Amino acid sequence: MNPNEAKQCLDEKGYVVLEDFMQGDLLSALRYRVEELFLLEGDRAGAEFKQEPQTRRLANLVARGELFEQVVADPTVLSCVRLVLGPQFKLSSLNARSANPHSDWVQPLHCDTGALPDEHGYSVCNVVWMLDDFTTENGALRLVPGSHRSGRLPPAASHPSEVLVLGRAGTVVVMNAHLWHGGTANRTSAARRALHSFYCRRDQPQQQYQKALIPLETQQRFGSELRELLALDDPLNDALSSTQSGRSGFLK
Ligand SMILES: O=C(O)CCC(=O)C(=O)O
Repeated sequence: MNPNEAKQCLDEKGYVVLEDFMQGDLLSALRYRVEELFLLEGDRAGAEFKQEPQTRRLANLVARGELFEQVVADPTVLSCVRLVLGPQFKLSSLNARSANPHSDWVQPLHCDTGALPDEHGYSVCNVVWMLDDFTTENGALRLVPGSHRSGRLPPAASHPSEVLVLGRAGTVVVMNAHLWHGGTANRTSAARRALHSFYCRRDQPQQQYQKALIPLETQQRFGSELRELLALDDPLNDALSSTQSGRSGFLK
C-alpha cells in the first residue's frame, strides 16, 4: 500500500491493514519468545500493567529482548503512526495479548487510555501485530470504522456498524486508537495471540514509563533513535509519565 492510500484509510476509516507484513522468521521468533515469556513469568505475566479476565498478557516487552526493539522501531509502521499523530510521538507501551481458548470474555468497546482527540488532534495510535490468524471464531479485533472522528467515547457494549478485522498471522493493523474497538470472545480451542505496540503524542504520559521499567544496563546499549522513541532523555516525559502512567481504556 502506498502512503497516500494508507493516509486515506487512516483519515477516513481510522485504520489500515498491512497484510502479511511480518516475514516468516520474525513471526516464528516472536511466537516462540512470547510463549517462552508466558512460561517464565507464570502468574506474574502482565503485572507491570494490568491483568485481564480469560486472557494472558505480557507487558514491558521492550525490556525482554532485541526482537521487540525491532518491532517498536519498524520504519514502515512508524511512518503510518506518523500519519495519525504527526512527527512528535513516542512509544507508550509494548504488550502481548492472548485470548484464551473457549473464552466468553468480550472486551467492551473502548478508546485506548480513554483518550479523546483534543485541540492538537489525535494523541494515541495502536498497532496490532497478528501472531495467529484472526478469524470470525477466535477473538478477532472488532472496531467501528470512522468512530475516531466522533469526538466521543463508545456509548454501548456493541455498535451496529462494528466490523471484525480478520487476517492471516503476520498481518499488522495500524489503528487510530481513538477508534472504538475491542477484543472479542475466542470460541476455538487455540489461543489467539497478538502484540500491541502503542504510541502516543509526546505531550501525553506513556502507558508504561519506559525509563523506569527497562533495566538501566539494557537502556545503555540503545542507540539514539531508540532512546528518542522511548523518550528516555525527555524531561517532559519524566514529568508526565512518573505520575500519570498506567491508564487503560477499560481495565481497572
Ligand atoms: O487484542 C485485541 O484484539 C484488541 C485488544 C485491545 O483493544 C486492548 O487490549 O486494548
